[in-house]
Amino acid sequence: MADVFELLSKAVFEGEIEDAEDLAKRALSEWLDPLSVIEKGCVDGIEKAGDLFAKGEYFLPELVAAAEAMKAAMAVLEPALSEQKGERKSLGRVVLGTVHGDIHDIGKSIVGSMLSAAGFSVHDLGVDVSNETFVNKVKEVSADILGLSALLTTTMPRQQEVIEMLRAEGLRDKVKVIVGGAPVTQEWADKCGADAFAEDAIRAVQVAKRLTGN
Ligand code: B1M
Repeated sequence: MADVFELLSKAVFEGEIEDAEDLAKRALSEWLDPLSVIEKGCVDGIEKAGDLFAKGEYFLPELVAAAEAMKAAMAVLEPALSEQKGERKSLGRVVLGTVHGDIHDIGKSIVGSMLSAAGFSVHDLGVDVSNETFVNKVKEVSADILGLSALLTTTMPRQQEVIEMLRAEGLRDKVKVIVGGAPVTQEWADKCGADAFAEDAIRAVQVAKRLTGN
């Protein structure tokens, strides 16, 4: 019999919004770890949809439906991730967002939830965030970390532009910059002048702790 991970992956892959939401609730009622449910269920399903899209076997409406199903499940699972936080002193202030021209928010939001669960105060600016908005928010909250997510090769250059803008504003040595997103690599992080690259949400937390001396 298929387990809840497989069923959730299939529901996301097929864009079945109600099933995805119900299965996420079922997973929590079975006391499964929310992060495992996200990775083995939701991410598995959305990646299968992405693979078919890349091969031209899935079209944009199917990809959108898969993303909607994933978001419905995430709306159930993310509060459970954040609940793991408990009462602790903040490990530092993080400004986070997806760069200008890019509306992919699923991975960025998981990173935000995980950082928040780990004890960071996260200011999530959302998607399609302008370079100026990032820099202004860093200034406003005296951020310790700026997290820039980019999912498209065409939007990765925005990460470098934001870093250059921080430098021009005299803020570069006041904030550590982490870059991430599916096309981003360590090589790009070095090239664009970031302090660190994180491949996934768990590594983003490890890197943020290292950069803030926690
Ligand atoms: Co888009 N899309 N998409 N898409 N989409 C990709 C990224 C793509 C690889 C699909 C493909 O062709 N195989 C491709 C990009 C090709 C490229 O540039 N290399 C692509 C394309 C082309 C497009 C459009 C241009 C399609 C079109 O319109 N013709 C368009 C662009 C819109 C825009 O942004 N301007 C588009 C649109 C969409 C949807 C709206 C349909 C939807 C997004 C819905 C949403 O986010 N609300 C969507 C989706 C769902 C995907 C795929 C299938 C899945 C992305 C995802 O959510 N993954 C994706 C294919 C893929 O990645 N396999 C694809 C799950 C998520 C948990 O992983 O986001 O990688 P990810 O996040 C991970 C890590 O990367 C990392 O941690 C996360 C958790 O572990 N991470 C960070 C992310 N940010 C981080 C920040 C950090 C640290 C780590 O520090 C700050």
